[in-house]
Amino acid sequence: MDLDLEVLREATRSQMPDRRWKHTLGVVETAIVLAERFGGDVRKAELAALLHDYSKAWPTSRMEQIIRENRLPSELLEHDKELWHAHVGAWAVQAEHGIADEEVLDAIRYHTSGRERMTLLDKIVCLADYMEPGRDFPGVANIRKLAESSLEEALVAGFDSTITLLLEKGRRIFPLTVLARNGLIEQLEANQSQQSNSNGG
Ligand code: DGI
Ligand code: FE
Ligand code: FE
Repeated sequence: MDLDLEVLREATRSQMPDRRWKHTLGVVETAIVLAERFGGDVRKAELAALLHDYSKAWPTSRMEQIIRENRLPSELLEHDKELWHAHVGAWAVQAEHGIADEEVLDAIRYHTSGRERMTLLDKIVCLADYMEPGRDFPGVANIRKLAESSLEEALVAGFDSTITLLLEKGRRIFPLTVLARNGLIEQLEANQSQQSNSNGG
């Protein structure tokens, strides 16, 4: 299917306030840079980044209805509402714009929580969301620095900042976020032991 990026841009822009649109453009720009840096698919990264917060500004009641009527994971309803827009957004861009690329849909679907075995595209979009130029939170400078050399290290630092915030606020942690962080650390450890093996132990 041929996508008209300009139509998608305007459709996405019309879903959200200007502040969120500015964030979206920052994520697009950052996702392209990360895809180039780490050998990802630049066009898919751009598309997934553009659409990642498609449903972010939708009313909670609308998101809840979509989750119920389309059999999206019902456990979402027991967790923070902040998590809903990712799954609802993936559903919406498929339903409203015919986006069918499962890699792109997954990157949208898991951009907030992450997941156990994140694809390169998942990582690029999730990390771009943390470190786009408009982001300003304690630790973002460190995330940007780590992202110069390692997607995984930067993303662990990103999840650490989210988990720390949730701990401080006494909130629940979505299990997939813990699995995502564990999965990234596992990958980093595997890379390290490979390196030390090839260096003769
Ligand atoms: O949509 P954005 O604001 O651009 O960013 P996002 O999709 O990463 O949403 C982040 C929000 O989700 C942030 O306020 C923290 C909240 N959140 C709530 N529970 C969890 C969670 N994020 C993660 N990763 N894991 C959780 O368990
Ligand atoms: Fe989001
Ligand atoms: Fe976002």
